[in-house]
Amino acid sequence: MESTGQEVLDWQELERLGASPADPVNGPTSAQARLRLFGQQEEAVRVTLFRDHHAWCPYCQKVWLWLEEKRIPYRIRKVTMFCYGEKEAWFKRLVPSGMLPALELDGRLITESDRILEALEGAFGPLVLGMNDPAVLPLRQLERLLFRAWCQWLCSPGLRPAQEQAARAAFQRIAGKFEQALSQQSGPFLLGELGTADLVFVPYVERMAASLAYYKGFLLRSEHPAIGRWFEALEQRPSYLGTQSDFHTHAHDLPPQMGGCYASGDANQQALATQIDRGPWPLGSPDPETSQAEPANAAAFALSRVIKHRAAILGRSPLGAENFDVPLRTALTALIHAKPLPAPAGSAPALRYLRDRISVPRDMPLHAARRLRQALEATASLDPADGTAQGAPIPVGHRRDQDPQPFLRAATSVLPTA
Ligand SMILES: N[C@@H](CCC(=O)N[C@@H](CS)C(=O)NCC(=O)O)C(=O)O
Repeated sequence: MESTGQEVLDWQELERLGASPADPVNGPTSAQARLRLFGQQEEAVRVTLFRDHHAWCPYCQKVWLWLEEKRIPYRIRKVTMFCYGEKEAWFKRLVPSGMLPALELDGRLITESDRILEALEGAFGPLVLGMNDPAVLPLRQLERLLFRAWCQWLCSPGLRPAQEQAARAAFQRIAGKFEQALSQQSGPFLLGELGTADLVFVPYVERMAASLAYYKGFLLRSEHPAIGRWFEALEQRPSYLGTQSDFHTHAHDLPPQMGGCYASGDANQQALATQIDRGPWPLGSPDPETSQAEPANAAAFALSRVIKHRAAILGRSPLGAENFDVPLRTALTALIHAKPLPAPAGSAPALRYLRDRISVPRDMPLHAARRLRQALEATASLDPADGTAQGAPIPVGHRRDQDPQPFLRAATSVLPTA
């Protein structure tokens, strides 16, 4: 069945159906913001956060969350990580190692996320209890123990089944200690209210939940219910929702950052990894990725994000910009009408290439990304030439397929509204 083109909306019609984003400066936390004021004047800004373009760096997420929770006005400058492109020369002059995050406070440059948080606490006061409070220090040590147990399970190649079991048990022992620490309070957070101690855990525990699902078939939230309740409480905070990633993004951003992630290879793991890659989403009930219901505008928001970056998306397509225009509009029409439409013959690999490269929260929040991936997948599966054809595999040693440069160039020169 060829797409007739008649039902497929043109760009103007699609533009009318998109959702306008909330105010990035004073609205809820957004990965797209370059300036955050929380209702204050721009003159109040004393802080610049240098973080990575893709919001993949866990140490950046910790500082980002801290600034958002404390509502400190700040500017954001985004930098390329080695694994997905060339580090900006201006940043290498500022920080010769190229390491992120970095932060400027009253003109003073600070690197190392823990030193950054200490400096911020000195200037603005702690978030509940400070980094070096006697109640926080042992929790920071526990986080490092959990991190190490996770790495030993996830990043050790060639584990035999008995070794997999032992690595999993070692991880679960430490995860149990984290659960104990969480259970000592009447509230869901480590020290009552959401504080620095929680933020220290957030980035890697989020990455643990995603990577252990994908590479080990292990569902952290249901295996460790107190951690599940902690995530639920975090997901009540707009600050966390704005920085939160999803299983697909982390499953594929971690390998080059960690030097490899290794699958257990059993049937349960393989089935879950395939579903994380290809849908359908949500992955199960209860949803192992989020406790949040889908917002009403998820599809419209996804649509507006694609429209904003359409020049770069088309330009990066393996089909070439001209040939990908109709397939992309077909998928977007299917997205916004919530009705499947057949892809033009031969476009399935390019539609799935894009499906595999939507990054949360860089491009859009979790639910919007699901809608878009689902529409791309449904459209691809109706390709009359071959509905099963996949795109080029996602590389594991680097992610230069995600180089942000074409998007930055297109955003500044091709689309005046971007
Ligand atoms: N100990 C440092 C670790 C920071 C770190 O490892 N940053 C990584 C990203 S997660 C980095 O910038 N690597 C260079 C790159 O990937 O470009 C901190 O806490 O800030």
